[in-house]
Amino acid sequence: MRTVFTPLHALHAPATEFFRGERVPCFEKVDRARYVHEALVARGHRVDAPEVDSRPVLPQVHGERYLAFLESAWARWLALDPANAERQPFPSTWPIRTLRADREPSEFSAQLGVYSMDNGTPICAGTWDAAKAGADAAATAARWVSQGERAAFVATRPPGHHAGPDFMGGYCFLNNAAVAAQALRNAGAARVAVLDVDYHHGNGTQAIFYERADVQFVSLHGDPRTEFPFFLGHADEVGAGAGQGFNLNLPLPAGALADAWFDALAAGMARIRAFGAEALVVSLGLDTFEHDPISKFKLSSDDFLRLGERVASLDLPTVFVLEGGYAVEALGQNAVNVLDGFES
Ligand code: Q9C
Ligand code: ZN
Repeated sequence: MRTVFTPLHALHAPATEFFRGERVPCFEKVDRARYVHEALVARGHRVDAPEVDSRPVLPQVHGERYLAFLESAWARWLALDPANAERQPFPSTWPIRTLRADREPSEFSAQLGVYSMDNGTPICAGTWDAAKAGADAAATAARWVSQGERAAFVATRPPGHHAGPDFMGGYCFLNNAAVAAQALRNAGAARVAVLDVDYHHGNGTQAIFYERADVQFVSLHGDPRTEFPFFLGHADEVGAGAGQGFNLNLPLPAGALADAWFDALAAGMARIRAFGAEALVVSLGLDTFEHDPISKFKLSSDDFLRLGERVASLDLPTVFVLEGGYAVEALGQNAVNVLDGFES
């Protein structure tokens, strides 16, 4: 399979996140993409650098104010105090119920609260450049597929599916899957389906397309009653306005086994067929793996071959976008199993 990768992902390398009240090393590590890249090369996949600028697509899926904030965030953090070079900004106040988000404060950390859904998404000096390179990679894969490639894989980090129209969260900044879907639309696909198989609900992608009939969002994920992102991903979220009926959530209880997961996949795929999608984006999180350190499904490495085979049966031009997956040493094997299953 043609794949797109850039070493610029490594510019996003924050040191710590909060976990159970403590600062711990980030789960979303630079090594993740290194393992995926190594497995792609070892198993004979073609790897190229991004060759499309995603800038024209970004404002189609994110607000301009959010994009401007994200691009300038590190410089503004440094402007507060040069010693901040050694520190990570985190939001501390969020404009939730009764507080006003319509009057944007001028203070940097307060704005960070406006543009973040959680305190789990640290920014560092290279975050914008890495995230932008990932969005460029997604736009590149979409172009290849729209020009006739059967499928392509975006081997990128940071991930994207928790990033919404105007917020970051869940380790995500720019929504690479949304960029790919929008780029496929721009290139002429009338209807695009996004199939999100990450362990966590893709709240950002759902929000971006929730009122649109041209992009269907189908997600299998841990039930938000107990699993991140907690506040979206329920089965009663079916889309709104023109988008009513084009959003399908299939939450499964934490601890779900592979058989139940593949039954839900079949239900989601049936809806994609009924939609009449002309192209497919797969938000490919591998954190459904049985040994993932922060997730609770039980898929084996062989199950990822099976996943690839099933997705191929949709017979659609397909862009795979890497999302989560934190069992770092198995990540390359598991991701490439999906691609090899697809091509088998
Ligand atoms: N810091 C993706 O898989 N966990 N994101 C919060 C406390 C958030 C996962 C733990 C998990 C986000 C793309
Ligand atoms: Zn995830």
